[in-house]
Amino acid sequence: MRYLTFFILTLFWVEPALAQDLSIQLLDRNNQQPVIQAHIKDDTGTVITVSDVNGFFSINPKKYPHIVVSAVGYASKEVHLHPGLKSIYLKPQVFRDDTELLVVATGEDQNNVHAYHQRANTQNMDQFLDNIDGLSTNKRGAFAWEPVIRGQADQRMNLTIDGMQVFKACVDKMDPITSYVETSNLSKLHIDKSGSGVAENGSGNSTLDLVTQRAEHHPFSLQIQSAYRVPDNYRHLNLTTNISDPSGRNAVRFSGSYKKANDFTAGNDRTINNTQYEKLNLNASYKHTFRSGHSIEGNYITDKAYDVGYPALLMDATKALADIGQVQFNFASSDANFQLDKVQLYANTIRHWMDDYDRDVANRAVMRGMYMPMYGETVTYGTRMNGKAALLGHSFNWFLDGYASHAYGDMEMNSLDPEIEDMFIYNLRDVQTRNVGLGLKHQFRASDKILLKLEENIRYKSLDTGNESFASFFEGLYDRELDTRQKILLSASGSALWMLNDRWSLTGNLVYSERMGNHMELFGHYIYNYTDGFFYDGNPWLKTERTFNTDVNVTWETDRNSFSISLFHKQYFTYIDGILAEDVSSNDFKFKQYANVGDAVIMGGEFRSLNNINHVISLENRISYLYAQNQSLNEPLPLIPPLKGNSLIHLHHGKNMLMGEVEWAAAQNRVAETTSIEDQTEAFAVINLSFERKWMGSSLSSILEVNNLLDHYYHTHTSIGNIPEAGRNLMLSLRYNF
Ligand SMILES: [Cu+2]
Repeated sequence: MRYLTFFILTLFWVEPALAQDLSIQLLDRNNQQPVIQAHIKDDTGTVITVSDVNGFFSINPKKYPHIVVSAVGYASKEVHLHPGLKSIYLKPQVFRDDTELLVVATGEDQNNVHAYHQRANTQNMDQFLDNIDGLSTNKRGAFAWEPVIRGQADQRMNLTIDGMQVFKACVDKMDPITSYVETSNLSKLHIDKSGSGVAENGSGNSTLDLVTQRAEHHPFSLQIQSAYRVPDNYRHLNLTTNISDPSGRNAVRFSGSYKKANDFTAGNDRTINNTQYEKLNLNASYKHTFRSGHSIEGNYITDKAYDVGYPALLMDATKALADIGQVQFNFASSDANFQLDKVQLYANTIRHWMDDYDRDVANRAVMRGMYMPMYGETVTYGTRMNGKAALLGHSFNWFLDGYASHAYGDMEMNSLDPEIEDMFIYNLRDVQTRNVGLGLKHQFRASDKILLKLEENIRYKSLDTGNESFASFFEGLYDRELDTRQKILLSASGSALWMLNDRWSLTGNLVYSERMGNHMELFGHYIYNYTDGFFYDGNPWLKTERTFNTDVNVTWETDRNSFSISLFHKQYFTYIDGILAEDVSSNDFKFKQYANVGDAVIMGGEFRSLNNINHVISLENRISYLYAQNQSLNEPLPLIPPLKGNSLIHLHHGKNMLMGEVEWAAAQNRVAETTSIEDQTEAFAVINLSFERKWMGSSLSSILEVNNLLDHYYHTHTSIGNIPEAGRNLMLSLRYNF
């Protein structure tokens, strides 16, 4: 009887709904934007209808209980229609190789070929980035490796956190901003190797954006993670929690992480002195969703590092503090002709203290006989907003951003000889960077299988020093009057995606970019460069550096397998580099000044394959190669990684996962002999193993890792000062989800 009542009630409620067509909206799974012009097909492949400009389509679920949705740039999706269905999310595949969206912190897509890395949880950010094809890291010790995309580091790439500009405070590049986002707080990595996303990245440079995890509307979660490693005595404790109120309108997320390590040991039991570090990172975020569908988010990161050793450099960081805050308004989508999607306001300050009090300054080759404590600071304010607009029947995305940054750096020179007077030098004094840009992005469907994208950006950038005596140094050095340096910079890209069929796709990008030198290249003073042993002075009158990048990608993909090959060629014009300044150099202090030195080229490619052989075995292979040449000097560019790659095998069985990896690099014999003091580097291969097991109904997982199993003694080519990598080490991590 109860069933009969239920059945009648069900009929009563369902029947009226079935009597009319369902109105369903198609949305992009990553950004919740409507998917337009998607084909809605029946089982036989016949097109029933097409989604409208807001992503909506109507359908009679009685007539078509089962549909297939396909749209250019998205994975096809089969859907069973039911009365409550209001929206369908599609997974984007647009320009896959260039704007890769990598899910890291959440376990989503674990067994999908799109999953990029299946072992990020226990890795720190540095190791994680170092293993992505097309990426490498410049190292100065065990801590805070500097990410590099296709051989381009620092000022030649965009490195942002949630799109925010955060400037390093250390003139020796000890503090790449990647160290401020712990992997537990990372939701996505947005990598644009070709730089084709110029509307948003503003410059056409290769881009790495760290997208942080925000507060989410789910009731309660708590994760505790800890790790311990020998022989460097590394310990890590992380706590992450997310709470929201019953209405789901207010959500709070908090994450805290503490790490400490002693000196590490390279292969053959050689302890590498001065590689210790200690670091605390706190991240809090809050989200409120209004009834109207608008929402507001606040996010704050504070990061403190102490006693960080840099064996490759002349000094160590005693303290490094970062405070990074943002507020973001998200507007509910509307069908207005001019639409605002997002407004972000941000501010950050980075402070950095370093000194050489623990070094033997009396016996070193450079800056002998003196201590040189240094301090650096940057303060940046900015805003970013974006939305959509329609003009004369053409709709496009727009991006507006602006920031102002203030940089300061000083250095004392305290001689051991009491007869010699102490000196105080400003490396950067009251140096202001201002930047405002507008970018537009247009997408067109050329045919059923071809999608075209055009992006352009115009920006105004200015640099100056607010200090007269600092300005007069440059006026004297170059014998000319200094005013505010300002430029209008243009960049543009054109991209085409050709989906040949369900499996093959071809992408091509052309990117033009213009770059004004940064605050160090224009206004740096007395800054030591460890790769060539020279002190550098800035040049406020540098010309714009321009590049032209061509990039193609072929991808073959099925549910279980994917292969992808990318090739690129990037030509630099009026390349900015240091040239010898003979008139101010002496035997002890050799100086260079920044100048436009001519042309340079970087070309190369990446290969990636992911294969899920069956439910037990999956394989990953990645290979990257770069050829980089300073064409004016006819010699290789410095710090370019050799042919390198890694191969992984994963074995899954029930609650167990075993992973084996070979990480390798060929020798690098192409070295820059006149512009640097780097040397050739030998090939290496190391083996890493990890075993993960889930316990207590998957609440607890344990991961046991052995890295560099054969205890090789080696260094990578991009390790400054040839500091070796860690020898055999063993780490146990435990993670518990409440
Ligand atoms: Cu430093």
